[in-house]
Amino acid sequence: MDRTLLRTLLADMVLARAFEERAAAEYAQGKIGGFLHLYPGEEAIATGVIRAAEPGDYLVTTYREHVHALVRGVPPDRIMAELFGKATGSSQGMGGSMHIFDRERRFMGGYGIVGETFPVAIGLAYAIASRRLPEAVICFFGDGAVNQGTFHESLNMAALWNLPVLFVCENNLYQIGTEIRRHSAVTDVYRRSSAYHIPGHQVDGMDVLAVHSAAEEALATIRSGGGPILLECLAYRYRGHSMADPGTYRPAQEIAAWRARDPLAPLLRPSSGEAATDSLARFSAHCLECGAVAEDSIRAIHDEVKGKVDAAVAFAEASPEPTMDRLQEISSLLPPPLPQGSAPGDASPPLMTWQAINRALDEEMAGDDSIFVMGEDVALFGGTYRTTEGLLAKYGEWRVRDTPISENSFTGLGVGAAMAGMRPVVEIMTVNFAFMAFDALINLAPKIRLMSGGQIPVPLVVRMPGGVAHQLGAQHSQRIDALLMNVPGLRIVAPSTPQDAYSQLRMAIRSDDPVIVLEHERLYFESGPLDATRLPPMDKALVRRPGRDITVVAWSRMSGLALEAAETLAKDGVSVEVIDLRSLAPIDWETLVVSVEKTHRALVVEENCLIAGAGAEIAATLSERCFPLLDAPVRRLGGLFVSTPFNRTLEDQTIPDTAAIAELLRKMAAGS
Ligand SMILES: Cc1ncc(C[n+]2csc(CCOP(=O)(O)OP(=O)(O)O)c2C)c(N)n1
Repeated sequence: MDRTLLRTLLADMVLARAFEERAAAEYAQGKIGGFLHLYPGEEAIATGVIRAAEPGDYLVTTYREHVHALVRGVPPDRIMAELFGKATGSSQGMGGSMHIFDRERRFMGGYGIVGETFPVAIGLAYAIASRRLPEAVICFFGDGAVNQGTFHESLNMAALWNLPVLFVCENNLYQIGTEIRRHSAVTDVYRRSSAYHIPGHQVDGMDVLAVHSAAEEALATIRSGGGPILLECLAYRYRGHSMADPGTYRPAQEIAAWRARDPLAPLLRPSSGEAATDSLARFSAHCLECGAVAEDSIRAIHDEVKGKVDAAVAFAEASPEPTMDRLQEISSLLPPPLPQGSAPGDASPPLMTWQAINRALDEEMAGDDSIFVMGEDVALFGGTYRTTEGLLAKYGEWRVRDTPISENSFTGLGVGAAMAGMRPVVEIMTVNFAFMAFDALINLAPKIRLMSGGQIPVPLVVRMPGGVAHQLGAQHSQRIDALLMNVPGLRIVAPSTPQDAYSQLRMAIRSDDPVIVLEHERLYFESGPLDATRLPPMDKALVRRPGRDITVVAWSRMSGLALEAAETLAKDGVSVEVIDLRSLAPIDWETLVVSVEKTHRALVVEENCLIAGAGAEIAATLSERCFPLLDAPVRRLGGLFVSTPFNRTLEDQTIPDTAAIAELLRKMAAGS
């Protein structure tokens, strides 16, 4: 074997061990906070695999990832500074030990939620495969992660679409304190991939050469179009799960037996005869025997590593803290895309909402081949509400993809693909199934930009129909607005007309932030004019009807009902101004405040119940901002706090209708 490679592997592992032991010492002194998951014992896995990777390959890993980053070439200074939470850290102190990112090196993050790496990895791989590039994704995970749904969902999709992923299980036998025999019915992880026709191999994860050659071979197969492979590496972590864990659940003999197999033992204690005899010392002995490393150069490696680690700590200590300004900057939504209309003369006859959505998708896809549409029944079937009809024939299956019923993983796939520069438009068949995808929608999409210190935007669109339709029952008649509104990092739009369904979707696709598009099931077959030449900004509230006496704020289907109610009131001489909010995140407070300052009265109408709803937020903020000018408290009208019943008459009574809005407006006009 190439001696330079042997020396590199050796130096990597020595650095890995020294870095982690020093991190433990710094943690003990209180200089590192939070969770700290260390890697001693498992070095051969990250080293062997990552040294087999090419610069074009992506890496995704877990919270136990300092060593992966080191081997990938992220400077130790920047990793240590991140552990210290400093501005010079790899994520500018915003990510911490569990979230190391380095976009330039295609190091796409450590993640704190077990099982999250799978969807992100298949998303990155989807981007590679759809562009037909000779690259691969390496996805690290622990033995505990294989019982998450995302493992099965993602392996299924990886196999279905022949995605270039090397799944690397770092099997250290424990999920925190639960041994593999107690958490898995099948303890040989590599056997599990056969359920998806993915080749699985098991390798000694404490033998860096074995790991390296297995990874090299697997990656070559994967890069040449051979499809995904799973590599299970058996190893042991010498420390507890994290610094908070003394690891008392493990028998002393077990620890001793694994310690004896430590490939680094004689190298770390070169003067100790005991270490040299009680270790298998496969790799170190091999290096010495073949002359890749002489005895005295081991000391040199140690000295060099010590120098690097000392310097990393000094750098971290001397580095500045990140500022609140920087936090605000990274946390702010990115500038919205500029309104972009079609060429003049392109105005169309009235369209139904589903047709407007279909047209927006078609026009955007025609102009940008990084856009793809994905979801259940979006391709051949054309979408449950026909919104993706005809797109498969026009753009082919890499750009219009039917998915299995795996909401969390195909939404997460969208996140991964967006991180690789694609513009995925994921359709969740209805909002009710978005609850299955909350990890992707809440833990991933809106957090990656912050966790990566601003390096990686996530230009993902997730469309979902929702609301109370007709007699679909409690589980198919929900809204999700309020639940998502308090998640920082998301844009949320809720179009109420074909014009907005068209224009807001076009801009959502161009947005660099993740955007949730809340469509309403009762609006798909309503028609309206569509002028593609004049598109208002996606997050601007629009005055649908000017008025003097009362402001009504509504969105989605309710803004149409509010307009009808306002027309009724006009007959009684009451002038109602109707504002269609259009965007729930961010909210265009300016337009609302200007209106309320004129009318001195406001009503917020929503389909959802009032408890902790979007209306509560709007009413509270308007009350605060407009208090001196208000003639009466801001009022709210919303759905009942019940699950939606099946019976048609009862169902209708659970949500506001035009008559109810008009009645409350009349009362408000009368001063009560
Ligand atoms: C979804 C989820 N559930 C629980 C946890 C808490 N937790 C963090 S690490 C861990 C054990 C994971 O074990 P394994 O996947 O084997 O990885 P290892 O830590 O051994 O590398 C658990 C239960 C979590 N972070 N995410």
